[in-house]
Amino acid sequence: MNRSILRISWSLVLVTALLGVGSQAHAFTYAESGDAGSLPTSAQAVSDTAMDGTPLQFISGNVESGFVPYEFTDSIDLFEIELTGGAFSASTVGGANFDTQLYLYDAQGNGIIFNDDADSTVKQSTLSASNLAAGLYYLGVSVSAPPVLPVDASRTLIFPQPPAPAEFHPGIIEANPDAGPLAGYAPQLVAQQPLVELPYTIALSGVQATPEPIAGGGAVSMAILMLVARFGGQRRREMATRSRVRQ
Ligand SMILES: [Ca+2]
Ligand SMILES: [Ca+2]
Repeated sequence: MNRSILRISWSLVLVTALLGVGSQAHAFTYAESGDAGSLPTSAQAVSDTAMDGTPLQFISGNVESGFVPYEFTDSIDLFEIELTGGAFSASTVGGANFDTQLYLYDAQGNGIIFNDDADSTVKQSTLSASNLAAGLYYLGVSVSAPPVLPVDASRTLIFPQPPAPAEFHPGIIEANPDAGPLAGYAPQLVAQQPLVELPYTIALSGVQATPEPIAGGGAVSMAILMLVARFGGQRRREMATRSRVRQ
């Protein structure tokens, strides 16, 4: 086969592969990478170059149980997600074998809704809302025992504490409108070994991967343009050479 034709064939294969990476449209699962932090400044962004804009169906990860200073351990995972607007839900029911809690904050870290127990018999958690604007939010997941209490910078509870000593705390709780953005957790507890790794999967609807500023479609498009320019230029040079030889 002519070498220039071979080069063009390979370039077409590469372009097709790059286009394939950038145009996957099915829902996907995001797996926690290392350990997601517990505050907006340390939250893990659920961003995926190839999946930007496609539905995010699940987030999977691990938290640890134990009496520990929450800010510095793996009792709480916080993820930055993008809501599509309209109906939203998040649930650990069927996705965890331990007592969970779920939290939703806006892009500034202000509390929106919280749930401990999905109902009066289920210790896993469910959040749902139908009136949230599209945009960036923070989704938190944690163990429920000992209680995890998000607070603002002045140590005000962001979500009203569920009544004690009930075993189950069903119902979605709205944030205290007077509380500021998430800045820590109360109370500060002392570590009690051994800590246990607890896997979870959060089922989601109305969520998609967050956009990435440079990667994704932009990078793929740039790679394709450079490739086309390179082989286009090479092809033109070869044709010009042949043209000169014929003359
Ligand atoms: Ca974690
Ligand atoms: Ca719970």
